[in-house]
Amino acid sequence: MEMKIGGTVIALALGDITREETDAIVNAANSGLRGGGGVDGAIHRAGGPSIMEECRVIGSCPTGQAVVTGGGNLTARYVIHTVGPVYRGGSRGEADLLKSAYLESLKRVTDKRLKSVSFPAISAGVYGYPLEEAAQIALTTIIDYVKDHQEIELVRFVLFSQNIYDVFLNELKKMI
Ligand code: AR6
Repeated sequence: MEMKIGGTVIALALGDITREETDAIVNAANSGLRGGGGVDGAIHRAGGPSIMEECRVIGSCPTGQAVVTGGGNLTARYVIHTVGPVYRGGSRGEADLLKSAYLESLKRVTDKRLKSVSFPAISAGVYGYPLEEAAQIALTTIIDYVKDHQEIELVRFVLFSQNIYDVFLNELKKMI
């Protein structure tokens, strides 16, 4: 599914983010940048060891922030590693931190003057964020940002299962 916000295409796709051809892909990392399971594991496996070498040099990334490495063997030129919050009931600033993870990732896109980026559903796996709320925060944050950054041509959400795709689609339909 695709929609246009000014000059920016917002797309929802079902698939594996490691195969994306956007300028950058976003990784749902941990604050130690140590790699792990989920999308993080998949990105390091597909991208090869140079990404972890760069992560070691950077050292760490606080929750809600984002750092950039090269894309290693991936088609994407860059990986933006962001750290979403662990969901602990919703009253520990989770929503602000999840919003910040998307926003800081988008700022790295702007810093690098990139035209396209793909996001996974940050915090919606191991970190346990309820999917509807996570989708709503993801979509509103991105739509608001691109309104003021029309130089970004394409933002793709690459969702790993039909269920996650359907939840994102449903939330997006509520917004348009
Ligand atoms: N492409 C796109 N999405 C994927 C892929 C993939 N190849 N693989 C999984 N997903 P998670 P989190 C989806 O757990 O909740 C790691 O161990 C998955 O279905 O990867 O932010 C890190 O090191 C889910 O919808 O990230 C951290 O310790 C979404 O990606 C921790 O997990 C996010 O799930 C981060 O947890």
